[in-house]
Amino acid sequence: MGAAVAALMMTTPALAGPADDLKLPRQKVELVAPPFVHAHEQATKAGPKIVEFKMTIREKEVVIDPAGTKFHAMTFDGSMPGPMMVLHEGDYMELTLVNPATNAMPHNIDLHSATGALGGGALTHVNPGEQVVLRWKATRPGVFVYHCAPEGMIPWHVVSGMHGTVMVLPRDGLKDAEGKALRYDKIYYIGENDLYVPKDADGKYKTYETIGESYADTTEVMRKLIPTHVVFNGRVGSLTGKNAMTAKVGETVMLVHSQANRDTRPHLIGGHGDYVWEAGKFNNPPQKDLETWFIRGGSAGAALYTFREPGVYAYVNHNLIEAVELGASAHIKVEGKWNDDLMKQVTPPGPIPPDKVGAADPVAVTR
Ligand SMILES: [Cu+2]
Repeated sequence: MGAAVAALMMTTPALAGPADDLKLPRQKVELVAPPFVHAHEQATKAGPKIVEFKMTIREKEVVIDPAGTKFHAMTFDGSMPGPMMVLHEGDYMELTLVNPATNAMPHNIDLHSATGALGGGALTHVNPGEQVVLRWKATRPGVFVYHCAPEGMIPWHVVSGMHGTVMVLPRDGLKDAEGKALRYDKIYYIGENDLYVPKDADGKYKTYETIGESYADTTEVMRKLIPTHVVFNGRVGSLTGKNAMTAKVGETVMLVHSQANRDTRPHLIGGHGDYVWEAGKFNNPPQKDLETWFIRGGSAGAALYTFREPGVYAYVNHNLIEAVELGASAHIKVEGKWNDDLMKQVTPPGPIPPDKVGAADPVAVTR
C-alpha cells in the first residue's frame, strides 16, 4: 500500500500538499477567554469552510480562592476552562495546538465533537517545544467537551484545568421541538472544575515549586474523590460581584455549561431554562421550562433563558454544598424594569399583628 500511495503522489503532485487537499474558504478565529465567546453567526447561508483556531497550552500557577490558595494549573490558552470554539455543522476545524518549550509536560487534545483517533488525542501528542495541526470535520451539531488526555496522566491534566468546549451550530441555526427558530442575544460559557489541592499535617493547603512536585500528593487526594474546590471558570468568585455576567430584561441568554470529569446540575435561582439541551446535542429537541438541568461528567449542556425581571441572579451548581462551600456559584446582573405581575411583595416583613396572635393559629387553638 505504501508503494501505491507513493506512485499516486508521484503522478498527481497536486494532492501532495496536505494544506491544499480541501478547496474551501478559510476563516481565522481569534479566541477569547470564558465566560465570553468569540463572535460568530448563529445561522449561515454560506457553504462549508475551514475554520482555523490556534491554542497555546499554558502551565501556570494560579490563585483559586479568596484565601489565596495557590494551584499549579494546566490550561488551554491560559484559561480554565479553555476557550469555546464555534463552527457550523459541515465545517472543518483546523486546530494548531502549541506546547511551548517553557512547559514541563506533554499534552494533547481529545475533542468529543470529532470522530476517530481518540477524538484527535492520538494525533496531537505534543512535547514541550512542539506544535501540531489537526483537522477534523464537524458532523454533529451540539456543545461538546474537549480535554487533554496524555497517556498515564489523563485525570490529572483534566482536573488541573485542561478542558473546554466546542459548539457546532446547525447551519440553519437552533430550533425548538416544532422547528421554530431560536436565537440568543448573548452567550456565556461556564466551565466547571473540581480541584483536588493537597493539605499538610495542619490542614493547610500545600504549595509546590513545580507542577511535577505536586503530582504524587494531588493524585492521592484525587483518588479519594472529594474535591477541595468546585469552581466556575478557574477560581472561587470568578463570576461573582464585579465579575458578574450581565443581561437586560427581555434579552435571551445562552448559557453553555461544561464539566469534563464530574456530574453537575446548573440552576438559575429565580429564573428557569426556557429551552434546555441538557445533553447538549442540537439534533434533539430542547426540553422546556426546566428548574435544574443535569450535565453529565464529560459533557456540555446548553440553556436558553429570556430574563423577565431585573436583579442579581445566582447561577449555581444545585449541590448547594458545592455551590456555597466549595465555590460553584456565579452571578448574572440583570437590568430593566420590575414586573409586578410576575412578583410583588404585597406586605413587607413586619411584626405579626398582636390581636391575631394565637387566635389565627389552629395548632394553638386545638391544644
Ligand atoms: Cu495536558
